[in-house]
Amino acid sequence: MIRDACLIEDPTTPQEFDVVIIGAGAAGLYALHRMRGLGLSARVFEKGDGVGGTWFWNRYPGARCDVESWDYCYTFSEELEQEWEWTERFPTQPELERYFNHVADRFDLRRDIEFDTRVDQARFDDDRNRWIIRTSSDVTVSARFVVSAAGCLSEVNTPRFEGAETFEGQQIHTARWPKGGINVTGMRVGVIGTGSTGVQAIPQLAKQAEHLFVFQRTPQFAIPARNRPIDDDALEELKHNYRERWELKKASPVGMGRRPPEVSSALEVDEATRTRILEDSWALGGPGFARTFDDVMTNADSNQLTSEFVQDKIREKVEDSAVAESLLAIDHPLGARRLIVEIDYFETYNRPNVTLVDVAAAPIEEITPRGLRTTEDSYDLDLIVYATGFDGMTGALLAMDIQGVGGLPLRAKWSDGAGTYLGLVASGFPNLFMITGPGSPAVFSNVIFSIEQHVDWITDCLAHMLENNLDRIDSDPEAEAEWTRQVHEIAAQTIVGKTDSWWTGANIEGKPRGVTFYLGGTHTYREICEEIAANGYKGFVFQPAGNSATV
Ligand code: NA7
Repeated sequence: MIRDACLIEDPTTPQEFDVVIIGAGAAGLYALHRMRGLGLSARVFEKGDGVGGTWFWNRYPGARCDVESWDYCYTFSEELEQEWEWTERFPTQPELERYFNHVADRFDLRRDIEFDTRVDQARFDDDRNRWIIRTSSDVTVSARFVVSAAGCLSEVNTPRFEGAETFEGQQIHTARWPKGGINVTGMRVGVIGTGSTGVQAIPQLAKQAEHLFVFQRTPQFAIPARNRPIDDDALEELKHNYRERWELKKASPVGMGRRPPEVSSALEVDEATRTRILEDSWALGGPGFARTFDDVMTNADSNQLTSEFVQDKIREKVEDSAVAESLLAIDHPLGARRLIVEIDYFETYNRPNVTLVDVAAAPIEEITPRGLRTTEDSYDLDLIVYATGFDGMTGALLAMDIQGVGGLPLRAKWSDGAGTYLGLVASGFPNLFMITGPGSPAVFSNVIFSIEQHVDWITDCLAHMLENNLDRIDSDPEAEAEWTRQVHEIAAQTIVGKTDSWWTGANIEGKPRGVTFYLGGTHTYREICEEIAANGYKGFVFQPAGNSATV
């Protein structure tokens, strides 16, 4: 335990911790486990009443991860890998919530988590090198370090429609679906949004609702999940292969345990071979389709051929040709928005109780007491579902009032865009680490694998500080500016973000535009982080304990 890190019982003095961790999702749980391993006192504040983060909040029908279970899991404990039994290729929300609860219990994490508690403010005390943290329970604590595990997709985006407050039915955002569910039997349901969430929820809601209206503004590419149960033999093989898979994940640009594509470009093979490769990849399904060829995300021609293949496949699934064309009026290359993974999505439009409404052609004008009105028509509804996404990457961080050196608000620092060093720290905000922050690969990877890499790096960095009696870490503003420049430069070489979406911040009014993911690959990112640490934490500035000089 480091200096003055003990609970102070005097109620007038803020409780003091070595580390405060924000959030008890996948990142916060693992961070707590590792901080304890260093002998540090840690407190986690979690705004929900349970663990799991994304998988605590997103309880809408059909919610499941679209990364395979055998990749979307912790790798830090072999015992955990061996004892946990995944049941499906793509795990459902309930299964994932059970998993994170199991992790919390297995590693005895709950005793350091304060549930139902949001962090409202974190203020850096420059004289003492400590963060002063105020929570929604009006409790103030102090900590030497803050680790934000607040999530990339946790601040919900609910667009404000005129008249929304007059609606007499029920309105709900998908990430606020109640624990007990909503029985939509006999209801007229409207879903706004056809991103990954809408595409998962729509087929499930359609099975129960009397009628389902889908309000689609931007059609998108979606690839069949080809979900399947994991039988005993597959489970045994999976458990046997975890270590080998870990090596594959480590070498992969997206942190997934898949082998690299058979050929690097769609253009280097003849048409018959290309079609065969695409058919094989389509039959396999899942998010890996985006990597059928190495250059799908970088070469416009390769992308075009792949996109046309997918469009033809979708067309075959939808009986009504007008509906098919509306679903296929896609205005961006495949992969320029998050590739959606679907189960029975397109087939759902063949049901008599489902209507697709094009709100690009006729925008939503207002919500009325009885339903929703577009510029062309009115729809009577009992339930309006907002599958309208999140203020991604920076939303959760900026929802808190974070003030760094000299009281500088993070909101002010990032008013023109989120500059960070490695996506881990922001200069002027010493001793504050971000897990999967802007400027890291974040959700542009198998996020739980990136989370582990971040937490491991932060843990090693803190161990370095403890060993060397260092009190404070910050990033050199020049190193930060150079990293941020690289993030933008690499993004500009890909098709990622070549269209408006949450990836570019375009879904939030007034948000600075730009891709905030490091797209050079998680394997490269990991190497850079390791190299920087090995080179005496190049680009970071430390302050020894009891000394105001920096090193
Ligand atoms: P997304 O991908 O941001 O999708 C939100 C959807 O909501 C998208 O179809 C939006 O249309 C639609 N939307 C948002 N505001 C409106 C308004 N005002 N009118 C009509 N339609 C609207 O969020 P998801 O939750 O689906 O997925 C987020 C991530 O979670 C996903 O990328 C995965 O990483 C997991 P638009 O495209 O803006 O025209």
